[in-house]
Amino acid sequence: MTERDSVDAVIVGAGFSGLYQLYRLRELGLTTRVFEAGDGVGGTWYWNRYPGARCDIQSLSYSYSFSPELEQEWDWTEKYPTQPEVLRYLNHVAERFDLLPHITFSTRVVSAHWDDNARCWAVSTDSGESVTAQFVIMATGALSAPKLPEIPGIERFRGRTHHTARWGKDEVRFDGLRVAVIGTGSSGIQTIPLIAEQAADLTVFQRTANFSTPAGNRPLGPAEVAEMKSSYPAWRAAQRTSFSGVPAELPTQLALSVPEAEREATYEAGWAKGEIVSLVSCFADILFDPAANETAAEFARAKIRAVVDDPDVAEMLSPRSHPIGTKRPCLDTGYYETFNRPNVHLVDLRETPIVEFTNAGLRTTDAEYDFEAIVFATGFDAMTGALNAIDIRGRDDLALADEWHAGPRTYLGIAVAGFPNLFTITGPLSPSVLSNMVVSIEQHVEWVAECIAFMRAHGYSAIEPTAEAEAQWVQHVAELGALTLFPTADSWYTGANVPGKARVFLPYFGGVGTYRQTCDDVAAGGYQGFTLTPAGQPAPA
Ligand code: NA7
Repeated sequence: MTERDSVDAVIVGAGFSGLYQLYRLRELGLTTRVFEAGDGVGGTWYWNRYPGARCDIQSLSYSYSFSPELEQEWDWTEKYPTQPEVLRYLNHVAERFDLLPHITFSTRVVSAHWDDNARCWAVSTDSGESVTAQFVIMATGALSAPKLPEIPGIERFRGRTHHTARWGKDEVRFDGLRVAVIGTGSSGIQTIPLIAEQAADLTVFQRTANFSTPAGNRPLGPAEVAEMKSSYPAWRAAQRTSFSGVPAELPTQLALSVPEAEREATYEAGWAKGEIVSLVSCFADILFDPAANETAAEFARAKIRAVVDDPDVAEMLSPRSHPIGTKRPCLDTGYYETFNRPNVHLVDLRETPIVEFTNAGLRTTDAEYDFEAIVFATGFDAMTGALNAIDIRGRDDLALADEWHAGPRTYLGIAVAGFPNLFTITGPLSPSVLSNMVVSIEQHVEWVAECIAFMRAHGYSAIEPTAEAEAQWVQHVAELGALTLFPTADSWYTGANVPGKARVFLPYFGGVGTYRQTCDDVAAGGYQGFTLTPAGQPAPA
């Protein structure tokens, strides 16, 4: 076997997680191969090229902290970076740290099977390549398995179709066209204003109205960039111990404990910040108490009514089916204003669901529509979709997708009982999507690298969580979630957006600082909750 088909580690994915994991494993001296389905690095930022795609975390916070030199040499240009800017950054990282030679592009991992005798994984790709590796690190992303609407007849439609998460590299224009956008999550809300400027006629099909705050995006001046660079060390330290991976003072007041005028003023101040947590972070009880939540929700609805001219359209755009913050809040630039344009129409799919696609467009229970292009902004099979898409088999031929049939089971969101030497970066039941992803990614990557270094230093060949530790973690994450309003919403956080998917609140809600401490304590205690197998000994049954 050559070094090329037998390596120490295989990493699946070359986004923020995969690139940094590669960097850290190379530092340890591990032979490592990365497989990436795209023909370039970037992950999320490679695939989501739709007009208006932009990060919802400010550029100051949404970047790697592991290299002070990188921090100093890279200049962010806007409060919220665009997709092309983040992708340029990741390409720069890949080149600067000489990562590209270790990445095999345009290649999807289709299976990973654990061999208990050889104590390694056999990994296969869609190009027919097979590689064995002691470790497999799934850097597959939390929002990377796109979903189409579950509506019959998509293949019938003769016009152009685009999914926001599979946008082509060539510029796509909609000038003079009749266009449909289906979906009003973050992607739809970002792209609708830009498509509306080009299209002759745009119809937005909305199943659930979402809460969105104006981003207040703007260019960053040189003084701000300089200030950012000088504050990085303190900012990074604060990120790591914060609740969400973005340093912020946590509110202590309860929404209903203050006079109405003070409450409104607090919401106004939050709104003006232009952040996804603008309103939910105003008071301590917004995500816990329905009555408190309703005050923030109504504040947001009043903002919609103030912008949208037609009261009926404003009401359709006003979320009423879920507490604010329990579906991912959105940031926008001119979203609600777009519905004042004469060429933009809104269809409420709760009133008139889509029945089927036709040759010329689609048919709802109420009308038939003709389009030249349909944009699917219909989201993802979040957090578990990309992992379940790979045929992952652990000890005794255990299939991960079967194990997770009733919802994902992990220890710390990073490892799975029965699947030795497999790590899931920002996996289900870790803070992941409730946090600044880059902070959570760096924490997981570093934890994995240190775990592997520990194993090598102490002569262990395999590590795997115990079933008990895993069960306790699953229960802990569920109990934390149950304290909040999150489980009440039909959201991708709960798996409710994918028909047939188990309804489980997928992220850990304890905060990234607390979570980091837990992971550090586990490691410091000699990897409590894990079974470590010395090299040369049989693995425990
Ligand atoms: P989201 O937030 O999951 O939004 C998908 C949207 O598509 C949402 O409005 C869905 O309605 C709608 N949808 C999904 N399936 C259908 C069908 N079958 N019919 C009609 N409408 C449908 O995905 P995004 O890409 O916008 O954002 C994902 C995350 O990426 C975002 O939160 C950020 O973290 C970055 P629903 O709400 O399910 O009723």
